[in-house]
Amino acid sequence: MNCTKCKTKAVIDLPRHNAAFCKICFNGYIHDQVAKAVKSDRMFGKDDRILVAVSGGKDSLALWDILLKMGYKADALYVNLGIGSYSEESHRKVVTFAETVAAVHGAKLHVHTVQEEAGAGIKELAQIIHRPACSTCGTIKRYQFNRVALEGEYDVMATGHNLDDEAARLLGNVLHWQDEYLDKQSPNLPASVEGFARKVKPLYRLAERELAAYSVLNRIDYIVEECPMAKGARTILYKEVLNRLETESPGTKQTFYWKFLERQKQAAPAAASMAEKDQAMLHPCSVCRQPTTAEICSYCKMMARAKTHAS
Ligand code: Q46
Ligand code: ZN
Repeated sequence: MNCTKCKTKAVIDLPRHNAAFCKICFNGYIHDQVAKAVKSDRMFGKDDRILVAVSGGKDSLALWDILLKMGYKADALYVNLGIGSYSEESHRKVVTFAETVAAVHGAKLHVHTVQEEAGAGIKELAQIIHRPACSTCGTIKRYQFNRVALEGEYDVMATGHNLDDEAARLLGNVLHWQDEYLDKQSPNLPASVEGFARKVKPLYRLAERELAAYSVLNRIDYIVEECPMAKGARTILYKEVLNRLETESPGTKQTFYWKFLERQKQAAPAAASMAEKDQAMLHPCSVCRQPTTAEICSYCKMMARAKTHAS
């Protein structure tokens, strides 16, 4: 198998593009796809300061690597969830990447440790407040990324969601016709109100398998193990179903998700209607000033309960 572009020996084949690439051309393909996403969805420019949400997994570390190599100003935030050896190892991988690769580009890593602020890791905290671990985790990550983005005056926040993630999420949202979630499934969510950071997903044109290959070929040391709390999640099943369809018919995932985005752009701009809805419902939390629909935001309520439990 030879590279479609330069005819030297290929290291990866991409059935959905009917192509194969050597390492250099594959890296070029990855950067081109990110450049296309950034440009067509007007995500950010070379002068913008980007905050990348990193978990230690392949997608977010690859995203940080790609943005730095493309010449963007990208710092990162890692949230240590306090999930035993999984958090210890993922934290180590992120720090190693920050010290060996990101530092060369002058980029900085911010770290937030859940245990330090809440006095408990995610699992314990979820028990204390009687909520599922993943929803507790979601509230904390959203809050911390928003806080660091605003305090550090970042222009935009970027996450490593890839084509597989977005297609699986779309399948779930369509199966249950969750209109509100469908409206928000855009790779570029503007800052709807003051106090909310803009969020983008520059990897939405790239498949999980391609990002794993990019990480291995570029010697990015990432945590292979998934978060142990993800076991049994619906999205894993949706990904399996989509993978089956993709094997039978390459290109299914991209057609499914990209066509959805095309339709979304043609219809009333979701972002604009969302902004109106948010503007009407949100005001600053009386404790921390981040936007919320209640008097006190769910993060501050959570922390208050954790502190009462500890005392
Ligand atoms: S939500 Fe749940 Fe993930 Fe948080 S606790 Fe782990 S599986 S990391 S995307
Ligand atoms: Zn608050």
